[in-house]
Amino acid sequence: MTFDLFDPIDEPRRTEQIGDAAFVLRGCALPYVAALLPPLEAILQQAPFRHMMTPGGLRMGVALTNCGALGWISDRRGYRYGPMDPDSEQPWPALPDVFIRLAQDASEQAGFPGFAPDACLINRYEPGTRLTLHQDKNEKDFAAPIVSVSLGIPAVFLFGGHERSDRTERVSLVHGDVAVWGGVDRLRYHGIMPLKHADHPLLGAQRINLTFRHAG
Ligand code: MD3
Ligand code: FE
Repeated sequence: MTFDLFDPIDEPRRTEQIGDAAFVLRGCALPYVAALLPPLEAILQQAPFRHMMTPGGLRMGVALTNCGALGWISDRRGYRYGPMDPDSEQPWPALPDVFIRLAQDASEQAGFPGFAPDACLINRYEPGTRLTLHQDKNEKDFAAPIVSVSLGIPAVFLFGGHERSDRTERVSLVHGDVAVWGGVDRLRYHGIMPLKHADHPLLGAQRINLTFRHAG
């Protein structure tokens, strides 16, 4: 018989509600990290991080890649999802089972059962990198939630409203945190403040964010 009253891994797992249908599940990804890093490495071998071009011709500060049936792409022609990696001209690497299990576990805990992601956008931030306020509206329908997994060094997430000019709330995201958004919060403006210099024991001086979406 074991008693979990003083289980040290119990405390860091809390659910914080930041909107009517938006939650941060603190530490939710921690039990998955060891199983998730080897398939992540394999994906990065096949589809390395790259800096895409915005439709306006600017190089994005965030480097990205994708896995899953669909991947998010930006180039001079616009933002969209597509089945092929434009660099390799091959399909994006498949979604590893452990990625799907984590996304489903988190979405269910946040009250969105039956989430079936077909796309995982993988963002890499180095110190100084930011992501300006934007809405995610390239997905075909907005009924499914988005699940975001933070790995590596910490970031400050900006959670805005439905207008770009609405005030933003700052939410710290650390290694292992999972954010889940859907419903009325799905189209909120959001962004990431410039990353502070830091070093993570597993991932070094970077933050990797996995965002799971139903895009197609
Ligand atoms: C909040 N990524 O890739 S988490 C993105 O940490 C993106 O890399 C950030 O925004 C990152 O598009 C933020 C994901 C996220 C996605 C959609 C949202 C947060 C959201 C929609 C509404 C509110
Ligand atoms: Fe976004």
